[in-house]
Amino acid sequence: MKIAEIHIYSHALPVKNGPYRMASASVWSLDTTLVKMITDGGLVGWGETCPIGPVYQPQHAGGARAALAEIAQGLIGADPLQPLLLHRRMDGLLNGHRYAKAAIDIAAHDLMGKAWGMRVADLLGGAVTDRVPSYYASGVGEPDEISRIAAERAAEGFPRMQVKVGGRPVEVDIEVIRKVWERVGTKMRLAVDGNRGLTTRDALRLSRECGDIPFVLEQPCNTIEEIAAIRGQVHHGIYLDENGEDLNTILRVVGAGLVDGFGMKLTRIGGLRPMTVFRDICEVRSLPHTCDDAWGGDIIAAACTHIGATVQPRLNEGVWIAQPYIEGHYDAANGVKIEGGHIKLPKGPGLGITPDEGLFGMPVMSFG
Ligand code: 0XW
Ligand code: MG
Repeated sequence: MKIAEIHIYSHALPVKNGPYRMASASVWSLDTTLVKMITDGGLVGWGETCPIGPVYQPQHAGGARAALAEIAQGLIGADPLQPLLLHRRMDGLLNGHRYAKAAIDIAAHDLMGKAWGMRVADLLGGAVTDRVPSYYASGVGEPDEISRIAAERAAEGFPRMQVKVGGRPVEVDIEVIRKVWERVGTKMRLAVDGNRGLTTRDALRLSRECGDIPFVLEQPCNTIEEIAAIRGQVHHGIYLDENGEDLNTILRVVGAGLVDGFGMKLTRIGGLRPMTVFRDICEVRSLPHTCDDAWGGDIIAAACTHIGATVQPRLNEGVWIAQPYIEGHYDAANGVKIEGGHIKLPKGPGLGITPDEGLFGMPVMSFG
């Protein structure tokens, strides 16, 4: 089987009741990039990559398309059923830019699943559940608003919630965490996500003043060095998100014992193939982690759910998808959605999503 054509689309995903506020940025609409890969036999696979604006991570939508333009022609003729060789070929065409290569990797997995009549989750080792836990992520907000949202999500059945903090006086963040805890207690597991926005001083204060509240502190500060500096002084487990750039960094921080888990983004690490390596490293060291992406529609959501379904339950911190924040689906019948805080694993074959291509307009680039 050979890749015969690659088409790249750009598509706007406006934020419902926007903006979505994080310590590092507020976003109103996201620019997603879709990849349609067609084989010489006419089989079609879809991939997607959607950075949450240009500030959250060192990745942006225009960068994804520029990187895809650099590599796509060189992938014509490659065998999508050989993911290891496909990744080596991509790395031979362009250094880095894993988030762009991830869209190709996801499309190749969709093709593999369709070629072999298998769900992507089974290609990745096997699903342990077809009802995958999700988690809800609030934006940065006021104590009353966020605690109300927390109570509603707990009642819906979410097993976990991530409370966003940072970018304002730490006293307000502490008040938000306290109020959430008072309202939901242990009904949901809690993560507090600083999105790189806290100083070490404020992260230490937040952890000290909430020492009685069980939560994990996700990416409190901007760098691994800052996190290493506070590691021994905080009262809470530390998860890395934005700084978990690649497998080498994962090996470094796991080896150094700097983290207790991860918020992981499928496209940041380079797609489903590196994500399975990441999952396996975490399993060896009993490190819990999420399977998220920064944003994106049904293709990304399906890919995250397929890998999320394979994670050992005791280590599964959930699959975050953007669906609650966006209108509609690419695939009206099989769109990926959260119900009762969980996501039904798409049936496949492949990702199990057949997007309505009419939504995407003409490709912005085509290769073949
Ligand atoms: C909550 N998320 C998974 C969604 C946004 O992309 C930010 C992200 C995070 O954990 O930082
Ligand atoms: Mg995070």
